This record gives sequence, structure tokens and C-alpha cells, in this order.
Amino acid sequence: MLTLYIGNKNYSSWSLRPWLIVKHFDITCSKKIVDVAGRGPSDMHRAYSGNGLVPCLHLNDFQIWDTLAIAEFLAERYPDKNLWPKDPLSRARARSISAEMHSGFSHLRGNMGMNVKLELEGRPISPEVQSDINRIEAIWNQARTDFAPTTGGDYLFGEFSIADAMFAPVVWRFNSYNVQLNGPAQEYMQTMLAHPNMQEWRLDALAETTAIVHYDENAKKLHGESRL
Ligand SMILES: N[C@@H](CCC(=O)N[C@@H](CS)C(=O)NCC(=O)O)C(=O)O
Repeated sequence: MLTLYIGNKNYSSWSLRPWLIVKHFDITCSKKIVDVAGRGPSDMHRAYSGNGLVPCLHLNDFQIWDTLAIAEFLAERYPDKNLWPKDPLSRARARSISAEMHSGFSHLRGNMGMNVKLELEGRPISPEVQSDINRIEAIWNQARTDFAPTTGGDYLFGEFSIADAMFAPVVWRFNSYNVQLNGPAQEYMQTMLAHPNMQEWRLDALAETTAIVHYDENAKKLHGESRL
């Protein structure tokens, strides 16, 4: 039996990724939501996660932590569901950009935290954050232009794959901070925002009452007035 431990939907960007994968690919899995503190590894998570972080997937009582490890485990367990693109070059590129997302974009992460409830007019963007945004825009444009047409479909590699799940929290960040993109990337963002599971996540996030105060205060201070 699979059980996925995830953090609060408004804040936990890492949790969104495996949650989307199990939802989109219709993988039977129970979900348990725990409160996150918006900081690093924590003893409060150690009871259900070896690295003190969420997400963590349990196969009975065996733990798989870290988002990419969870994604790879699920891809191997359900080979017929094509969690990665079928075409080998598309698959290799999907893995490259997923790894780049997993280990990179620290300026974007540090300055534009995921907070699904937040919708701002915009904010001043430092050159470092802009450079992360430009790189993500280029990745999305290239995938949509060079790879998506191979199979058709509106996602990065045509059909929805792990790569889309890996970038999903960025879509909420760009939405919160009103980041505008050029080329097919802007359309791709709208496709992701309209994905039924993204909308379900949003509604669940809006209904949450848990607030990470230092996180929200910091966001308002840094990012200005709300659009709402
Ligand atoms: N590299 C990890 C990162 C996981 C992570 O940083 N999770 C955050 C939540 S988004 C966490 O559990 N933080 C502890 C806390 O805020 O209580 C992964 O890929 O899953």
C-alpha cells in the first residue's frame, strides 16, 4: 500500500510535485497532510520521513524521500503509465530539466516562495531572480517548440509527464508574483493553471487555515500589495 506524506498545500512546493504525479496518473495512494514550518529538515517530520522533510512516500512501512526519488520509483513501478515521455530523447531532456529544477533556481526559490493564496500586482525583480526566470522561460519554450510536437498535447513534452510536475510550483510562483513570459511559455503556464489537479490543489490551499506567519509577513514586505 502506498501512502504519500505531504506538507500544507499553500506552502509546500515540493509536496505538490508527487501529489500531482499520483493524481494525474491515477495511482492509488493515500495522502497524509502534515504542517510544515517553512524551514529546513525537522525532527517533527522524522517519524514518517528519513530526511526530516516532506514529501515522503511509504510503500507499506518502507520510506522513499526526496521528490525525484519518489518520481523515479513511481515511474519504475508503473511502466505502462509513461510517467516520463516515451521517446528516448524527449525522456532524456525531461530528466535533464527535472534535475535542473531539482537542484537549481535558488534565487527564484529564495525570493519568490510558493504561496498559492498570494496574488500580487508584481514586484521589483533582482537581476539574479530575472536570470532564473529567463532560464525557465527558455526551458519551457524549447520543450514546447522542439519536443511537444513529436506527440502532440499541451504540456512540455506533449503529454503530461514528471517534468510538468517538477515545474508546477514555479507556475504558482509566477502566478503569485504576476511574472509575464514570452513565447509558448506563457501559454504553457495557462495550460498548467487550468489543469484540473492544479485547480484542486488551489482550492485545497485556499481552504487551509494554517499560516506560516514569518513566511507571509516576509512575502508582503518583499512583494508589495495584494491584487485581491
Ligand atoms: N530535496 C527535497 C526537498 C524537500 C523540502 O525541502 N521539503 C520542505 C517542504 S516544501 C520541508 O519538508 N520542510 C520542513 C518544514 O518546513 O517543516 C525534495 O526533493 O523532496
